[in-house]
Amino acid sequence: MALNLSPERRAEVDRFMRGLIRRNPGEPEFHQAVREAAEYLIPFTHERPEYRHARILERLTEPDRAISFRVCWTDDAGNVRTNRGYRIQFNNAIGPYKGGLRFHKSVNASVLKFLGFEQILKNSLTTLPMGGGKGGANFNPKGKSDGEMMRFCQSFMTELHHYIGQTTDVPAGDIGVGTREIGYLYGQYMRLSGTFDGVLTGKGAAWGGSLVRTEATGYGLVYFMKEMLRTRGDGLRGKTCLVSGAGNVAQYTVEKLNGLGAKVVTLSDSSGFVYDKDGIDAEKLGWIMELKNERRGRIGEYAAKFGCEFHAGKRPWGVPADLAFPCATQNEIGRADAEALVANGVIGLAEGANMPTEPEAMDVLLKAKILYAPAKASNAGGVAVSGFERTQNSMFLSWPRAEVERRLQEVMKEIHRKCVRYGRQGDFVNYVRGANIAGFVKVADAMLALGVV
Ligand code: NDP
Ligand code: 2IT
Repeated sequence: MALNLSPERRAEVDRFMRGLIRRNPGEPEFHQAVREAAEYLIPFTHERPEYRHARILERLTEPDRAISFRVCWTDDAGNVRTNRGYRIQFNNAIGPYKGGLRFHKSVNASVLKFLGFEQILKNSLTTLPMGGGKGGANFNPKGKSDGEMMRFCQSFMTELHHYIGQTTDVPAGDIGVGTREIGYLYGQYMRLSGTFDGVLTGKGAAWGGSLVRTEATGYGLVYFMKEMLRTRGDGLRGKTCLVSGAGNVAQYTVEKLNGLGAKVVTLSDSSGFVYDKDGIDAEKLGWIMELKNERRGRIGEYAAKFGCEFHAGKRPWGVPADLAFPCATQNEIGRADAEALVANGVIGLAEGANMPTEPEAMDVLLKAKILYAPAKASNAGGVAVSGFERTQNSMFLSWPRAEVERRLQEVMKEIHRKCVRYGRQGDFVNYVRGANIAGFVKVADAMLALGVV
């Protein structure tokens, strides 16, 4: 673990984690996410005893409610299929529950509780009034037709609509849920509720969506890296970058990096990664977007098309570069990957995916004192623009693109400032400490004010 805790604090963290594990058996992702935060928050509560007396951390790690439901649908061959849907409403002390829906075969209660817990602190960091939640289904979108996707989404929403609402819980996209799926989900929600109240975010611009929501997570991630580099008098121009994933977050990370003069040499999906020494320029990125968003093909096709390397079943972290942006999924950087990044001279890593770095890898990055941003700070641009989408829906108007981009940049700068405020340790900024504590303080103060509920 990253911190040199005193034996008393170490024992306290271990005791807290034993209780959490006993209450939530068999949920390793949830344990991992809570432990990362608890390592910083438990010592911090000794500076603010009122949080300890009110048992804020115990209450914050128990979801307000966890809903699970059956989702039945019929595939194109006429077979009846059954999946499990979820919505974890984790904490609404500072605003309505807010967080994405993930459709992936690996989805279970542990994955969604880790994501929901992270979302509480992330949403708090955005400065906007949003609580934390997450949902999804153990549904594999790969190879499904449009019709199958629509029927699944309609069945999912038929149950979910009982639990969501503009002032209660506002879902959005995540892995496997993009504009197409949000459309099918929103269509069914409107049919059932008879209202156009913007209860989902990530909608298309013609039907209530915000400009820049599609781009927001990737753009925000790059803005955050820019802020970190600025603390060392450095910038993005001329930097060689590794990006993993090839979905929504990865695509717009590449777009913004290109726009600011950096060069991206890798992308990946679950089949492996491509290494393009010449850089993935705007034209090649356009081809990727068509491949991934329209044809829904595999990343290896890129290597065949542009004559570069494809490494099947591998991750890109051994490629020499200046900056790294994991944008695929949780635990995609292990200890050996982090050691390779550091040995190759990487100076910064900002997480686009949620919890992409394993705890042992996090230790390596923190020890090396590189510019390292945890997801709850660096990928908060997506949910921030979701917050702006909700605001625009409530006002029945649409802000121009420049206005949303300006606000997104302001939010990322503000998150960076908060991380520095709480994370500074001598001349080093521990962004993990900064993000966890800054996110926690707002929620904890709200919980104190709201009493024991
Ligand atoms: P997409 O579904 O658009 O893309 C996901 C990408 O990650 C695909 O390239 C996918 O490859 C790869 N991937 C997913 N699971 C795995 C896995 N188990 N192993 C290897 N590769 C995998 O999702 P997003 O881009 O929206 O999300 C990516 C990450 O960013 C997630 O961690 C998400 O929680 C996070 N995030 C997303 C936000 C958003 O606004 N969309 C906001 C903040 C964070 P393949 O197609 O082969 O599965
Ligand atoms: O992890 C995340 O922050 C998201 N998937 C976005 C959530 C949202 O409500 O926009």
